Amino acid sequence: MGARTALITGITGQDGSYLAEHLLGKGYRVAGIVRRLSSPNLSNLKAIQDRIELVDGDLIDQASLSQAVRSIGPDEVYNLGAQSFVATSFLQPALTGEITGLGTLRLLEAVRAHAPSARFYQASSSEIFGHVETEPQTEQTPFHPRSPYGVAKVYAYWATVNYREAYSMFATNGILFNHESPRRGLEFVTRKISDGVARIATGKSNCLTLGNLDARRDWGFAPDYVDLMWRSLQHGTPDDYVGATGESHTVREFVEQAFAAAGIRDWDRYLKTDARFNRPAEVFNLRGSADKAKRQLGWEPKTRFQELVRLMVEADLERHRAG
Ligand code: NAP
Ligand code: G4F
Repeated sequence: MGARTALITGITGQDGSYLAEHLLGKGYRVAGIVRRLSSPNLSNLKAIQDRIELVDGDLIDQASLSQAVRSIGPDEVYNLGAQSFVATSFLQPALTGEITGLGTLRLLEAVRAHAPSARFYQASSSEIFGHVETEPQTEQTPFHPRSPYGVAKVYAYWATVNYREAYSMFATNGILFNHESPRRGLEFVTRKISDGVARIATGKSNCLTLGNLDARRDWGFAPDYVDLMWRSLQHGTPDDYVGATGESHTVREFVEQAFAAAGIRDWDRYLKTDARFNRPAEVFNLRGSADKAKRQLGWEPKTRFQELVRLMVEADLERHRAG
């Protein structure tokens, strides 16, 4: 039997690039769908670019998705592509709905038509829980999304369940809580902090301006989470799984740890807040339980909060010291 083939949307992003590396390490043939941009955006893939195949496509365009699935013939499809920044989803709600919500349906349709026995992974999100009333959140927690992004992810979640039930497709949701890394986009709070602290430590800036410092998140390390994605498609039956560390921390705690990792003690003199970084509706508190993934998939996150902050700050310090 030849190597198994995986097709990834969102391969240029944080998770897509780690997942591609993870699957190459397991002997997969790896292909990714990339959209046409005026300047290529392949920096996360530079170490593996000659070992993967890239095909043109956009989650907004059905024909391109159908053609990509037909030409690659995948055994596993990972739908990681999305407009993934919650703040932008308030400014571009319809675009977010098109890409993050309907884009999932389009890809499911392409798989149903051209690779119906392929296993399908949907990058669902703890943002579907949103305004939570119970803690920790599990696969049974009701959904109450608080942003156009969260609403789009609820649609995509149910589209995935529906294709499983209606067409017996192997379609699985990974309901992942926040996961971060040195490849995280600079607009997300963890990377904004690690980059901002590294700028301050290297004398390139003298302040870090944030929004709501009291928001709590369950932050893990992205490479641990791509392993959950893969494991969920190796299970005997399709299902839905929470991926989380079970620990939550405030944005303020992240800031404090980040300055400590850079050896800066009098950090509060650099920290400012500005209401323009607040959201029209906030998700105040998320903390997940990954007990089901642990029981059924043998998955557990390895990297804890303090180590995550340290490795992100060190990576940004190294980058800023280099130039
Ligand atoms: P990311 O770094 O923002 O990557 C998003 C990817 O989607 C990029 O490769 C981007 O391509 C691609 N994309 C955007 N619009 C597209 C379109 N119209 N057609 C095709 N591809 C498009 O996100 P991430 O953090 O890796 O997250 C991966 C997935 O997991 C996303 O679906 C996200 O919503 C979800 N998720 C993330 C987390 C987290 O904490 N990271 C938690 C739960 C769920 P370009 O390079 O061309 O922009
Ligand atoms: O880092 P964030 O922008 O991530 P958020 O909104 O939790 O979403 C991320 O995780 C989701 C999983 O739960 C993913 F589905 C989604 O794609 C994305 O990866 O914001 C985290 C928290 C928020 O409460 C925000 O209000 O940090 C707060 N925050 C405070 N100051 C800030 C800032 N967020 C950003 N981006 N920038 C700030 O200056």
